[in-house]
Amino acid sequence: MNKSSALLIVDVQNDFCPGGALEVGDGNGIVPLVNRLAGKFETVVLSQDWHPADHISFAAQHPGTSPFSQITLPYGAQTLWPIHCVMASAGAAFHKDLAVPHAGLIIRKGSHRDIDSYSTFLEADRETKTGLDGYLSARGIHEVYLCGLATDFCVAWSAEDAAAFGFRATVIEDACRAIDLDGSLDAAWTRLAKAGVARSNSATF
Ligand code: VGL
Ligand code: ZN
Repeated sequence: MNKSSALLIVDVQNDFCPGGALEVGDGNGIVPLVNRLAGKFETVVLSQDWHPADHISFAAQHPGTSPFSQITLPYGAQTLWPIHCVMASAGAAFHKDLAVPHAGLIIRKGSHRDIDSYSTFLEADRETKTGLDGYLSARGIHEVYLCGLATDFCVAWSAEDAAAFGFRATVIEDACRAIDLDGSLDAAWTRLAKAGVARSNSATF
């Protein structure tokens, strides 16, 4: 890929793979593809969902609720999740076969107790930046390709925000897997199309 393009590999972590706390069907199936794609890019960024043990997105923090239900928080609607990706836990580690030694940056997100962050650019309060936009801009990146987990949450929010920050954004569809909660995958593709995010396939690389 040209030097102004970056690959963003979203949350390829044990808790999103089969057997993990918030498993995504066939989440591990993308790993060989992601490794191959990474080899095509000079600039590669990894993200890691990285929550404190008492994070606000965990249903366990809201007595009487259960995972996958919704509540309203000061910043808006929040889906509640099983406890997952607790910082420094085995579940938060990258999948053991992810092999991207040349990745220059790891963005850890969702670390503020009171704010979730699906997006790798902007937390759920829609104000707090992770700094990724500045990192990419400073390196002359204009175009961001995305892959990883999960298509309809962290990949989609990251892609939408990439576009909002002025990057050309493309989701590499077969290098992602979805949670698909109550139609969330279809809804995500509709939002992404509106945001001007492109869709492509790894075969084109
Ligand atoms: C994610 C739900 C909660 C994701 C992270 O990586 O898509 N989904 N936290
Ligand atoms: Zn999370």
